[in-house]
Amino acid sequence: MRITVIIPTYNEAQTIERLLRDVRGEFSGIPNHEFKILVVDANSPDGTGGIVKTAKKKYPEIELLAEKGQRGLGLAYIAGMNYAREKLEAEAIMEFDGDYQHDPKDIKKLVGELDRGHDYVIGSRYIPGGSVPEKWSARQKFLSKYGSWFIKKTLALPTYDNTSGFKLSRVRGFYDKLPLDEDKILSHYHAYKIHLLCEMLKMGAKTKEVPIKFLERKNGSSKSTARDILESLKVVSILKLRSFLER
Ligand SMILES: Nc1nc2c(ncn2[C@@H]2O[C@H](COP(=O)(O)OP(=O)(O)O)[C@@H](O)[C@H]2O)c(=O)[nH]1
Ligand SMILES: [Mg+2]
Repeated sequence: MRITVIIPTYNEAQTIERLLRDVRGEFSGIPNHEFKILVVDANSPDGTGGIVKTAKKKYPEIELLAEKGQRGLGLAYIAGMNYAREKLEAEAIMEFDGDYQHDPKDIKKLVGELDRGHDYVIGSRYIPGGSVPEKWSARQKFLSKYGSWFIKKTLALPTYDNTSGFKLSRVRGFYDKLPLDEDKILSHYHAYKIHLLCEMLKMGAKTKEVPIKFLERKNGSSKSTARDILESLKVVSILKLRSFLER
Protein backbone atom coordinates (compact mmCIF):
# COMPACT_ATOMS: atom_id res chain seq x y z
CA MET A 1 0.00 0.00 0.00
CA ARG A 2 1.16 3.57 -0.66
CA ILE A 3 1.42 5.24 2.74
CA THR A 4 2.17 8.96 3.13
CA VAL A 5 3.36 10.21 6.50
CA ILE A 6 2.48 13.88 6.92
CA ILE A 7 4.80 15.82 9.22
CA PRO A 8 3.77 19.45 9.89
CA THR A 9 6.55 21.75 11.03
CA TYR A 10 6.90 25.24 12.39
CA ASN A 11 10.36 25.96 13.80
CA GLU A 12 11.54 22.39 14.29
CA ALA A 13 15.06 22.89 12.86
CA GLN A 14 16.76 21.27 15.84
CA THR A 15 14.80 18.05 15.47
CA ILE A 16 13.71 17.54 11.86
CA GLU A 17 16.89 15.99 10.44
CA ARG A 18 17.10 13.30 13.13
CA LEU A 19 13.36 12.71 12.86
CA LEU A 20 13.47 12.21 9.08
CA ARG A 21 16.37 9.80 9.47
CA ASP A 22 14.62 7.75 12.14
CA VAL A 23 11.25 7.69 10.36
CA ARG A 24 12.97 6.53 7.13
CA GLY A 25 14.80 3.91 9.18
CA GLU A 26 11.53 2.52 10.52
CA PHE A 27 10.09 2.22 7.02
CA SER A 28 13.01 0.20 5.79
CA GLY A 29 11.88 -2.40 8.34
CA ILE A 30 8.38 -2.49 6.81
CA PRO A 31 9.10 -3.68 3.26
CA ASN A 32 5.54 -4.64 2.26
CA HIS A 33 4.45 -0.98 1.88
CA GLU A 34 5.63 2.00 -0.17
CA PHE A 35 6.31 5.08 1.92
CA LYS A 36 6.49 8.81 1.30
CA ILE A 37 7.21 11.43 3.93
CA LEU A 38 5.47 14.74 3.27
CA VAL A 39 6.73 17.63 5.40
CA VAL A 40 4.31 20.58 5.47
CA ASP A 41 6.44 23.50 6.58
CA ALA A 42 4.95 26.85 7.55
CA ASN A 43 7.87 28.86 6.13
CA SER A 44 9.65 28.39 9.48
CA PRO A 45 11.95 31.35 10.20
CA ASP A 46 14.47 28.96 11.82
CA GLY A 47 15.22 27.29 8.47
CA THR A 48 13.40 23.97 8.94
CA GLY A 49 12.32 24.08 5.27
CA GLY A 50 15.92 24.38 4.07
CA ILE A 51 16.96 21.31 6.06
CA VAL A 52 14.08 19.34 4.52
CA LYS A 53 15.04 20.53 1.01
CA THR A 54 18.58 19.24 1.52
CA ALA A 55 17.28 15.88 2.79
CA LYS A 56 14.87 15.68 -0.17
CA LYS A 57 17.79 15.94 -2.64
CA LYS A 58 19.30 12.84 -1.07
CA TYR A 59 16.16 10.81 -0.45
CA PRO A 60 13.44 10.76 -3.13
CA GLU A 61 10.80 9.51 -0.69
CA ILE A 62 10.86 12.88 1.09
CA GLU A 63 8.45 15.56 -0.21
CA LEU A 64 8.11 19.15 0.94
CA LEU A 65 4.96 21.24 0.81
CA ALA A 66 5.92 24.83 1.62
CA GLU A 67 3.22 27.04 3.08
CA LYS A 68 3.40 30.85 3.12
CA GLY A 69 3.37 31.07 6.92
CA GLN A 70 1.98 29.67 10.16
CA ARG A 71 -1.74 29.24 9.42
CA GLY A 72 -2.65 26.65 12.04
CA LEU A 73 -2.10 22.92 12.40
CA GLY A 74 -5.50 21.99 10.93
CA LEU A 75 -4.90 23.93 7.73
CA ALA A 76 -1.40 22.45 7.42
CA TYR A 77 -2.81 18.91 7.70
CA ILE A 78 -5.66 19.61 5.25
CA ALA A 79 -3.17 20.93 2.68
CA GLY A 80 -0.98 17.85 3.31
CA MET A 81 -3.88 15.40 3.08
CA ASN A 82 -5.14 16.86 -0.21
CA TYR A 83 -1.61 16.84 -1.64
CA ALA A 84 -1.03 13.25 -0.48
CA ARG A 85 -4.24 12.05 -2.12
CA GLU A 86 -4.03 13.98 -5.36
CA LYS A 87 -0.31 14.21 -6.09
CA LEU A 88 1.15 11.21 -4.26
CA GLU A 89 -1.87 8.91 -4.76
CA ALA A 90 -1.68 7.86 -1.12
CA GLU A 91 -3.82 4.90 -0.10
CA ALA A 92 -3.23 5.50 3.60
CA ILE A 93 -2.24 8.66 5.46
CA MET A 94 -0.33 8.92 8.73
CA GLU A 95 -0.42 12.05 10.93
CA PHE A 96 2.88 12.46 12.77
CA ASP A 97 4.35 15.36 14.79
CA GLY A 98 7.56 17.06 13.68
CA ASP A 99 8.92 17.64 17.18
CA TYR A 100 9.77 14.02 18.09
CA GLN A 101 6.94 13.71 20.63
CA HIS A 102 5.77 10.69 18.64
CA ASP A 103 8.16 7.75 18.67
CA PRO A 104 9.06 6.50 15.17
CA LYS A 105 9.37 3.02 16.74
CA ASP A 106 5.57 3.01 17.18
CA ILE A 107 4.98 3.39 13.42
CA LYS A 108 5.07 -0.35 12.80
CA LYS A 109 2.40 -0.98 15.45
CA LEU A 110 0.00 1.33 13.60
CA VAL A 111 0.84 -0.14 10.20
CA GLY A 112 0.34 -3.64 11.63
CA GLU A 113 -3.26 -2.79 12.56
CA LEU A 114 -3.92 -1.41 9.07
CA ASP A 115 -2.60 -4.72 7.70
CA ARG A 116 -5.04 -6.52 10.02
CA GLY A 117 -7.92 -4.75 8.28
CA HIS A 118 -8.51 -1.66 10.40
CA ASP A 119 -9.37 1.58 8.58
CA TYR A 120 -8.42 4.01 11.33
CA VAL A 121 -5.62 3.41 13.81
CA ILE A 122 -5.09 5.83 16.69
CA GLY A 123 -1.91 6.11 18.72
CA SER A 124 -3.44 6.35 22.19
CA ARG A 125 -2.01 7.76 25.41
CA TYR A 126 -5.07 6.85 27.43
CA ILE A 127 -5.38 3.08 27.13
CA PRO A 128 -3.26 0.61 29.17
CA GLY A 129 0.36 0.82 28.02
CA GLY A 130 0.03 4.40 26.78
CA SER A 131 1.43 7.43 28.60
CA VAL A 132 2.23 11.15 28.61
CA PRO A 133 5.60 12.58 29.71
CA GLU A 134 6.22 12.17 33.41
CA LYS A 135 7.67 15.69 33.53
CA TRP A 136 4.37 17.29 32.44
CA SER A 137 2.88 19.50 35.14
CA ALA A 138 -0.23 18.32 37.00
CA ARG A 139 -2.19 21.03 35.12
CA GLN A 140 -0.97 19.80 31.72
CA LYS A 141 -1.74 16.17 32.61
CA PHE A 142 -5.21 17.09 33.87
CA LEU A 143 -6.09 19.26 30.85
CA SER A 144 -5.04 16.59 28.37
CA LYS A 145 -6.68 13.64 30.13
CA TYR A 146 -9.83 15.49 31.18
CA GLY A 147 -10.09 16.99 27.67
CA SER A 148 -10.19 13.53 26.10
CA TRP A 149 -12.67 12.29 28.72
CA PHE A 150 -14.92 15.34 28.20
CA ILE A 151 -14.95 14.82 24.42
CA LYS A 152 -15.68 11.09 24.91
CA LYS A 153 -18.60 11.73 27.28
CA THR A 154 -20.12 14.71 25.44
CA LEU A 155 -20.03 13.12 22.00
CA ALA A 156 -20.49 9.49 23.18
CA LEU A 157 -17.33 8.27 21.46
CA PRO A 158 -15.91 4.75 21.86
CA THR A 159 -12.31 6.04 21.83
CA TYR A 160 -10.18 7.09 24.81
CA ASP A 161 -7.56 9.42 23.30
CA ASN A 162 -9.64 11.93 21.40
CA THR A 163 -6.95 14.53 20.77
CA SER A 164 -4.16 12.25 19.60
CA GLY A 165 -2.02 13.55 16.75
CA PHE A 166 -0.58 10.14 15.79
CA LYS A 167 -2.94 8.34 13.46
CA LEU A 168 -3.10 6.16 10.38
CA SER A 169 -6.17 6.18 8.19
CA ARG A 170 -7.30 4.43 5.03
CA VAL A 171 -8.03 6.79 2.15
CA ARG A 172 -10.46 4.76 0.03
CA GLY A 173 -14.04 5.05 1.14
CA PHE A 174 -13.31 7.79 3.65
CA TYR A 175 -11.25 10.72 2.40
CA ASP A 176 -13.63 11.75 -0.37
CA LYS A 177 -16.26 12.35 2.35
CA LEU A 178 -14.04 14.13 4.90
CA PRO A 179 -14.36 17.94 5.28
CA LEU A 180 -10.86 18.60 3.88
CA ASP A 181 -11.62 22.18 2.99
CA GLU A 182 -10.82 25.42 4.79
CA ASP A 183 -14.51 26.37 4.85
CA LYS A 184 -15.77 22.98 6.02
CA ILE A 185 -13.32 22.00 8.75
CA LEU A 186 -14.55 23.26 12.12
CA SER A 187 -11.11 24.40 13.34
CA HIS A 188 -8.02 25.61 11.53
CA TYR A 189 -5.94 24.74 14.61
CA HIS A 190 -5.25 21.66 16.76
CA ALA A 191 -9.00 20.99 17.28
CA TYR A 192 -9.38 19.89 13.61
CA LYS A 193 -8.45 16.46 15.06
CA ILE A 194 -11.73 16.19 16.99
CA HIS A 195 -13.75 16.98 13.86
CA LEU A 196 -11.97 14.45 11.63
CA LEU A 197 -12.13 11.78 14.38
CA CYS A 198 -15.90 12.18 14.66
CA GLU A 199 -16.37 12.07 10.88
CA MET A 200 -14.32 8.87 10.58
CA LEU A 201 -16.27 7.22 13.41
CA LYS A 202 -19.59 8.37 11.92
CA MET A 203 -18.64 6.76 8.61
CA GLY A 204 -18.13 3.48 10.44
CA ALA A 205 -14.36 3.25 10.01
CA LYS A 206 -13.06 0.08 11.63
CA THR A 207 -11.11 1.76 14.43
CA LYS A 208 -8.32 0.54 16.72
CA GLU A 209 -6.44 2.36 19.45
CA VAL A 210 -2.86 1.22 20.06
CA PRO A 211 -0.89 2.37 23.12
CA ILE A 212 1.86 4.95 22.58
CA LYS A 213 4.24 6.77 24.87
CA PHE A 214 3.95 10.47 24.10
CA LEU A 215 7.53 11.72 24.47
CA GLU A 216 8.72 14.90 26.07
CA ARG A 217 9.48 17.82 23.74
CA LYS A 218 13.25 18.31 23.99
CA ASN A 219 13.77 21.17 21.53
CA GLY A 220 11.75 24.10 20.30
CA SER A 221 8.41 25.02 21.81
CA SER A 222 4.77 23.96 21.63
CA LYS A 223 2.53 25.95 19.30
CA SER A 224 -0.54 24.99 21.30
CA THR A 225 -2.09 27.89 23.22
CA ALA A 226 -5.13 28.64 25.40
CA ARG A 227 -6.91 29.36 22.11
CA ASP A 228 -6.81 25.62 21.40
CA ILE A 229 -8.90 24.88 24.50
CA LEU A 230 -11.56 27.32 23.29
CA GLU A 231 -11.34 25.89 19.76
CA SER A 232 -11.89 22.38 21.18
CA LEU A 233 -14.96 23.56 23.11
CA LYS A 234 -16.28 25.22 19.96
CA VAL A 235 -15.80 22.06 17.84
CA VAL A 236 -17.38 19.80 20.49
CA SER A 237 -20.37 22.16 20.85
CA ILE A 238 -21.02 22.31 17.11
CA LEU A 239 -20.70 18.53 16.73
CA LYS A 240 -23.07 17.97 19.66
CA LEU A 241 -25.62 20.38 18.20
CA ARG A 242 -25.36 18.71 14.80
CA SER A 243 -25.94 15.30 16.36
CA PHE A 244 -29.19 16.62 17.93
CA LEU A 245 -30.35 18.14 14.64
CA GLU A 246 -29.60 14.91 12.75
CA ARG A 247 -31.81 12.81 15.02
N1 LIG B 1 2.93 23.63 9.11
C1 LIG B 1 2.54 23.91 10.38
N2 LIG B 1 2.97 23.14 11.41
C2 LIG B 1 2.55 23.44 12.67
C3 LIG B 1 1.68 24.53 12.94
N3 LIG B 1 1.43 24.54 14.28
C4 LIG B 1 2.12 23.51 14.82
N4 LIG B 1 2.82 22.84 13.85
C5 LIG B 1 3.66 21.63 13.99
O1 LIG B 1 2.78 20.57 14.38
C6 LIG B 1 3.41 19.68 15.30
C7 LIG B 1 2.59 19.60 16.60
O2 LIG B 1 2.54 20.88 17.17
P1 LIG B 1 2.94 21.16 18.71
O3 LIG B 1 3.07 22.62 18.84
O4 LIG B 1 4.10 20.33 19.10
O5 LIG B 1 1.62 20.68 19.45
P2 LIG B 1 1.52 19.98 20.88
O6 LIG B 1 2.34 18.73 20.83
O7 LIG B 1 0.05 19.74 21.03
O8 LIG B 1 2.09 20.98 21.85
C8 LIG B 1 4.82 20.22 15.48
O9 LIG B 1 5.68 19.54 14.61
C9 LIG B 1 4.70 21.70 15.08
O10 LIG B 1 5.91 22.24 14.57
C10 LIG B 1 1.24 25.34 11.82
O11 LIG B 1 0.49 26.32 11.96
N5 LIG B 1 1.70 24.98 10.58
MG1 LIG C 1 4.30 18.64 20.26
